[in-house]
Amino acid sequence: MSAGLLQLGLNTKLKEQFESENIDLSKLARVIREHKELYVIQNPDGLFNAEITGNMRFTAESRKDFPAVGDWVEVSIFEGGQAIINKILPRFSVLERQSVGAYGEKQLIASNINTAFIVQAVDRDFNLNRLERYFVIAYNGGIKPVVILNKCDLISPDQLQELKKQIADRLKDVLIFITSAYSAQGLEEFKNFLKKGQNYCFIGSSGVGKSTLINYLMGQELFETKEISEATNKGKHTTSHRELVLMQNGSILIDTPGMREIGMTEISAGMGMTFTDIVELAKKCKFNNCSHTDEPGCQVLEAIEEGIISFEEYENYKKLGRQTEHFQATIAEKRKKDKHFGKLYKHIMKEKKRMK
Ligand SMILES: Nc1nc2c(ncn2[C@@H]2O[C@H](COP(=O)(O)OP(=O)(O)OP(=O)(O)O)[C@@H](O)[C@H]2O)c(=O)[nH]1
Ligand SMILES: [Mg+2]
Ligand SMILES: [Zn+2]
Repeated sequence: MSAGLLQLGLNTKLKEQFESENIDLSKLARVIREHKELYVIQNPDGLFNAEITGNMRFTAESRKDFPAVGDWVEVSIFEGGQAIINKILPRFSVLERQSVGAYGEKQLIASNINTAFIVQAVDRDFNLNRLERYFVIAYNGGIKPVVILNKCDLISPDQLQELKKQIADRLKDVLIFITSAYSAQGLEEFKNFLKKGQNYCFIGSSGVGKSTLINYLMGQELFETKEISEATNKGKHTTSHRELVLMQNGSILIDTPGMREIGMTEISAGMGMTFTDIVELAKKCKFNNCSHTDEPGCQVLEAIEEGIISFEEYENYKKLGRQTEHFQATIAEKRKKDKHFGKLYKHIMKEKKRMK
């Protein structure tokens, strides 16, 4: 195996999988940057600008049929260094969200990621409900979520402990890093957590310090970082595209632009993991189709009364549930032809029937 491909994250398991699909390993590359259907790919020879084939564009049925940062692709490289992406190889995980305002259309943030760092700044950005939503999109895509509470220099140690406790109460078994790019607190511990050959994606609102953290890990000012002035720069993002970079220790990092909203994709799969308690309780309700609003024998309502689960958690659970149903319906129409989705859809319908 070429050292270059190893550094890009190829491992034995992936290699065997690609070989079983008759992929020519000499044509293997990874998408490291994406901006409006223009891509940069990297292979052992270096970086190349790339486009997709006309055929890929014409046969594409959804965003998933276009390359994303993190993708392994098969490419042809022409004289002069222009590359054409012929094929996207199967993804082992995807980070995706519902686009704002476009029902049924999903946005593929990145692919082939092991861990998503959900970055929140402890001063103004901290928000449990939003954190929970990020957890859901991570779990849905087969990605492990880890929380980073950044800018810890801005609040007191007591306040920090309180935030930590709030997270631990709401999200079970969650790993939390507390960092400050200014005081350097927690940075070495965080850096030591990163493993060779693992793929990490940084997500979170604009201005929380994603690029600042990556610059620290890379040991250079690779990405532009900027203070966001609310008055003059409202909604402006400093990072404008997604980009994959290779860390000295062999870790693979992806920077992303801040998200203003995180829409939901098919939530059902992820939901059981963030709302384990409620989902478990709901199974024991007296009525199978209990809506957990006023039914007798509702275990969820009882648990709220007894203070076992918080009302806020319950509200959030219901809100996500409604969105799931809505998106399942719209996506179902749009994705009838999508095989993968078809499978998932069948699974959901079966579950629904079973629950009736
Ligand atoms: N006080 C404090 N400020 C920080 C810390 N980390 C980053 N910042 C500052 O926060 C601002 C935003 O940081 P960025 O790294 O650009 O934020 P980002 O998450 O990449 O933002 P987008 O690219 O817009 O998504 C910069 O001015 C940083 O210097 C920290 O730990 N403490
Ligand atoms: Mg940034
Ligand atoms: Zn119930």
